[in-house]
Amino acid sequence: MIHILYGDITKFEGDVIVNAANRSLLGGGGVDGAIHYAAGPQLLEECKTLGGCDPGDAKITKGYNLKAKYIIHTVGPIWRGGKSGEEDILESCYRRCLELARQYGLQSIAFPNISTGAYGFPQDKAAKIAIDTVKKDLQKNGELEVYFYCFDPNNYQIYSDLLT
Ligand code: AR6
Repeated sequence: MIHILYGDITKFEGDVIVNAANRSLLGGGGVDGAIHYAAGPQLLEECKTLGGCDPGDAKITKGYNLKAKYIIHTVGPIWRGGKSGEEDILESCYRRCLELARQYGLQSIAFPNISTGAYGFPQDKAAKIAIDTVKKDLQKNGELEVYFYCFDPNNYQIYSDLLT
């Protein structure tokens, strides 16, 4: 099942939230900053042990002060015009996050709109990739509850149009 929600992903009460991080995994602005703030300083201590993360890959930590039990940190592509493999990297982010969630036996996962803020990925293209990749995964590997958390009205509108 795929759901769309409007608002702050740090409030999610399911199993795992996804963080749109950078390669260092040591925090930043946007949703990354909000997640580190809400989870508390122990999150940074665990992230320091992970050795960073490549774009398109993902790593999991505990959720600490969040209601969600875990956080999956993924690194989206920086948009450079679309000819540098950005679409494949973004697809890989969604696939790897779902793969990790399944490995950990998790049943509900919340995604932010990866790469569509500071990293400048066009929102309509990103939404299509996110939805297509998740749908394919659910068909192939079995059902999970997937929540797309939209924080800005434009993304919310795009997801609503694509999913209804
Ligand atoms: N809950 C849900 N979505 C949010 C929240 C929130 N609390 N805050 C922002 N968003 P961005 P990126 C949305 O810039 O483009 C960081 O500094 C936001 O409206 O957070 O992948 C990292 O450290 C947008 O739609 O992530 C990296 O350096 C979406 O989250 C870099 O930004 C993604 O915006 C990653 O850039």
